[in-house]
Amino acid sequence: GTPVRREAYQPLAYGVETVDLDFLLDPKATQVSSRLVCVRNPDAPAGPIVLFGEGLELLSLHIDGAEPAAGQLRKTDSGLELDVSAERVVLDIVTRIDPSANLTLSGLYQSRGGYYTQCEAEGFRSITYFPDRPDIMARYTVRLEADAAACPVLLSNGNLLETGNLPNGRHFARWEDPFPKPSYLFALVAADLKALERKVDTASGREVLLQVWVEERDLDRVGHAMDSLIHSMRWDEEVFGLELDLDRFMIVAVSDFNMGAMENKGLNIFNTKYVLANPETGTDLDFENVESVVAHEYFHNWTGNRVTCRDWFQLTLKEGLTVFRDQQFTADMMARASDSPDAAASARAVTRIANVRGLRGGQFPEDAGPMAHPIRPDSYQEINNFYTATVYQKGAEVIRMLHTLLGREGFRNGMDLYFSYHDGQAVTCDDFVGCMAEANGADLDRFMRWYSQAGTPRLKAEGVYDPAGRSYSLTLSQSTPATPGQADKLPLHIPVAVGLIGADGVDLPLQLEGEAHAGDSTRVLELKDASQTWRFTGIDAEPVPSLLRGYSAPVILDVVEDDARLAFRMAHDSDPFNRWDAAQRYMERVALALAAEAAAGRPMEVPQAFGHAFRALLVNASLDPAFVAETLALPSEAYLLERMQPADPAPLRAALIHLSRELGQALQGDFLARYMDLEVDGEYRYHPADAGKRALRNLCLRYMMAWGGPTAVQLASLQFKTAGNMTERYGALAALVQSDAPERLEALEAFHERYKDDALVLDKWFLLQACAWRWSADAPATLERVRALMDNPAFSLSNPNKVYSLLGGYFKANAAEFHREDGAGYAFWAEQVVALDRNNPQVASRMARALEGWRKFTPAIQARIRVVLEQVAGAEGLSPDVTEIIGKALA
Ligand code: HT7
Ligand code: ZN
Repeated sequence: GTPVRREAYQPLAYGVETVDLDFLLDPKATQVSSRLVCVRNPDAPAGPIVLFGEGLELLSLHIDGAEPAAGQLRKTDSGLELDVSAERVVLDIVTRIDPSANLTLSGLYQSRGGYYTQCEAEGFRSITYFPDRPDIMARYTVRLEADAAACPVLLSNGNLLETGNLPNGRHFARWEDPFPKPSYLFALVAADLKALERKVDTASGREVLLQVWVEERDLDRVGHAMDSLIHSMRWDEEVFGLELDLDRFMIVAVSDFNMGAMENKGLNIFNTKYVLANPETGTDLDFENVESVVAHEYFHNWTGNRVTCRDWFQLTLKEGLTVFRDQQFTADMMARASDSPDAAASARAVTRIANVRGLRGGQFPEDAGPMAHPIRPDSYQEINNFYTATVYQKGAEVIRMLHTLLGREGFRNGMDLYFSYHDGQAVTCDDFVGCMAEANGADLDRFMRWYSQAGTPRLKAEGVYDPAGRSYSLTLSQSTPATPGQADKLPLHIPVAVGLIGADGVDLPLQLEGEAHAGDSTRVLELKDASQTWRFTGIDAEPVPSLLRGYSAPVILDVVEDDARLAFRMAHDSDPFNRWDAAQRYMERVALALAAEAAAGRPMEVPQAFGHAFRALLVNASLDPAFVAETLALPSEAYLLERMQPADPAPLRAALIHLSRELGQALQGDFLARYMDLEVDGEYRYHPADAGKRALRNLCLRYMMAWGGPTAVQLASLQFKTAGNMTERYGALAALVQSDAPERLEALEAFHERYKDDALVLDKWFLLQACAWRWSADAPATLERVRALMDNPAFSLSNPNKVYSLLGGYFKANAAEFHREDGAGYAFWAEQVVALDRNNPQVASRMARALEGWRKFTPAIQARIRVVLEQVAGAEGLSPDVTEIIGKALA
């Protein structure tokens, strides 16, 4: 279709003051009656009332109680237009829809016998005719009526007004949301659910009711989500002075859901994956994810709901900011559980490392490919394709840079001003940054370029030591590569946190030329031009620079460091993030060098010095185990492929297998010793200290299994059989599956037998097998396994979690197997994308994106991929979602 352009924004001539909805819920024929009070917007050019509608059967429409006059009502490509002259008009619209046939999981759909809605971004228009845009904010009342036996629970946004029984086994409920909201935040749920409830007081002393609604059999898995909600409420009160504004806040878990969760006002709807967790079924990572997604959706109540987006180009206004807020929350929660300041700093770094791993593995490839877009895009064909790592993760990095530049207090002042100006409004990213600038008297004009420029900037650093002048000059230069539609890039405003490490491994106090005193040992330099130089004085010997501490900007740092220097920073950098980064850079260098050898058919050899640096961290018992686990884990293949030119998955996989085997063998005694002394005693608790030990222990097991000696297999099998929680059981299974030990099949079988009725646990089982590497040439290929698993009764193409685990795991997290030389992986991809697209374009489009970065591969691989891209492009009846992805990939 025609792209929508940001510049084309126009307010609508008519807004909506109130909406009264009445749902007569029925699987095949749900009747939706809607009364809209439409009001002329004095700030907009004259025009008709614009109503969007998709797939609706219109039963009746009345304007101020009357049938439309001849020519007053027009059908358009996207819905209806009504010509009216009054300032205020009441519309009564009745439509019919078929929830049971809706497999898109957008709009009103059914899951396991219940009714659920998903309206962001444009799902409301497939429920009823409405000016379905985020700048139309209205007050809603909702009446729902359904079969009382099938759907005993009837929920919608806001406060419950009334419930009652009706003839024929039906019942109803009426809800009212006192806050004006855009239609994308509307929600209803009608299902057979039970709630865990808590009553808590807000900071100002109001009692509020919290509920987490799940199927009855899952009630033993909701405690953690409830705790997470209460922690989130407290944190937003303490850190931002923001309180829950409703008397009731509900979370509902649903098994069929396209994304993670949805922040509907007062009625958050979640993918079960991000609600349910107990020690038997959820890993430490699941617990962490539940906590951060619950927090994310809760934080949207202010950043997204009370102040919302004027149009969908502004999506990062709510998403980047809310991701930043949930990242800060997680870091605070991790630090709070630590028993010393050093431990707290390390815990924060572990959170930051996870954020940056996600950015480098997910957003960098996006920014380097055909879908590259600024965090505030300029155009889109299908908005659902723009819920991206760029809008979310890079968007959060942009907010973090504001926090770094303005300081904690300055940032908070900016937030306070933002709410004081814009509460109840639909606004733009310029409005947000404008508040930050105004509250701090800061000039953020150049900073705004982060909102309009795509691509990952390269930051080059060169240091020159002057022994005579006892000074160190640091020159920072920036450039951003061209991206589709943006050939020329301008310099950005980049905060660069810098430290200088002395020869003894201790940070030097920093004094810039012209300053009277030395200050802190980490300074934030503000790079605004293409190139700038800073001179540090009073430096007695050549220092080692530690740049971009804490990852102060989302850039690729280009600095010449030899192996010895990386090893030095791995051992001494006082900034734990940069210590991790030094280890990852070293590992990347080694892995890519091995891959080059493998590609050339030469023998691979792991440099001894790397083994020493690696071992020094492994055996250092004074470091936080969670930190060590992050530091010694291999960089993701997705990230390494991005760094490899040209990308070639087969030799890279050979290199990673070789590297992990060599380390596993050379350090087997050390891995075993750490494995033994990291055992966690006592009952499982989700606590960063315990989780860190489990993480490092599982990592040791994986390296040991990579080498594959009998002790390793025995240990893994024993851990698998005797594990008292899912983190240990899954860790052992993962170690077994990532090996060629015959015991892996037995373990997979046992795991399946134990959890065959547990959908979320089976997702892990599917994922592990989809991601399995081939450790020996005669091992069966993953593709055949994946195809066979599609016949497992628990697998379903219409359940997104299943698709993301089995197909997503194979297409996106198993490069060497997916990109097999015979092209069978690609043929399978084309077949599945087309099949998925018939029912659920959002999920199909996500799978389609697995090949968008095809131009980074070798010419031979590109030639094979082009064939299937063209094949999908030519498929009949392709959705706009997949059409946009494939079209951009081939452009
Ligand atoms: N704001 C929510 C986005 C979302 C979504 C978007 C398109 C299609 C389905 C969706 N489900 C949820 C999620 C969030 O960022 O909090
Ligand atoms: Zn969000």
